Amino acid sequence: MFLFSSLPVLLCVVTASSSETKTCEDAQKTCSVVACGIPVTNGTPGRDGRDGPKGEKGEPGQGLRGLQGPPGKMGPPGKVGSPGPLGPKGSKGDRGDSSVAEAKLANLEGQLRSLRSELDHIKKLQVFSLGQNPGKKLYVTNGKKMPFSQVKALCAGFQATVATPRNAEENKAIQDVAQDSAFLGITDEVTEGQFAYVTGGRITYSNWKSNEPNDHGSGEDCVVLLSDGLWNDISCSASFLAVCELPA
Ligand code: FUC
Ligand code: CA
Ligand code: CA
Repeated sequence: MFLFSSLPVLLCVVTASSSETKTCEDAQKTCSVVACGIPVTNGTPGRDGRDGPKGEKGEPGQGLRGLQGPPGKMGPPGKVGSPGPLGPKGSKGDRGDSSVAEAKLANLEGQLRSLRSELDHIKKLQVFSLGQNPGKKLYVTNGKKMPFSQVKALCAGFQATVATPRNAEENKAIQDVAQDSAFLGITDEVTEGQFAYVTGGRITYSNWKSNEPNDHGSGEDCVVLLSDGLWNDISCSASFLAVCELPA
């Protein structure tokens, strides 16, 4: 009510596009609600309005460009990339740690020393129980009689050879073990009349009984140690005690 009665000029406020001043007659053609009054002359201009919003950035100037400035600060790190392709196969590595093998070796060496010591002890006991001399060849018998070929095989079965005296001392040691006629590791099978060790070589010691060797009957190529310690040549197929010898 106040606006319509006091405003000298009508402002059409019904449509957004009609912000300009119109005459009352013009306004009546376009506005839905109007109030008309007597036209008057314009007043003095009002004060300047406030500053408008900042304008858009202008085009680069045409003057000389300044020198390039220093590089800016380093930007933030980028995102982690996807994994790369599989690389080529590497060369063969060094040998593994040998400490485990060395420990096992040390353990085995210890056991070997222990076993050697135990075996040495057993050998000494054996020599003692057989009444034989330490450091000398060991003579053993099973107390059985058999042909010479079987005696050789029996002794070979435990890395031994047929008892073979190389001197009077050894002859006596075999005599003591045998207690009866025993084959010796000596024959003249290769050359009649030439007695040799079955392990090779002409004999260097003998203890023949008188009138022996005589190659009696159809021939005698083996040798027996008689219970008195003397030797007689005899048939190899006859059976006598088996006595073997083991190295000193
Ligand atoms: C002597 C020995 C023979 C055989 C015979 C019975 O003639 O020389 O080897 O023992 O006796
Ligand atoms: Ca003979
Ligand atoms: Ca004889």
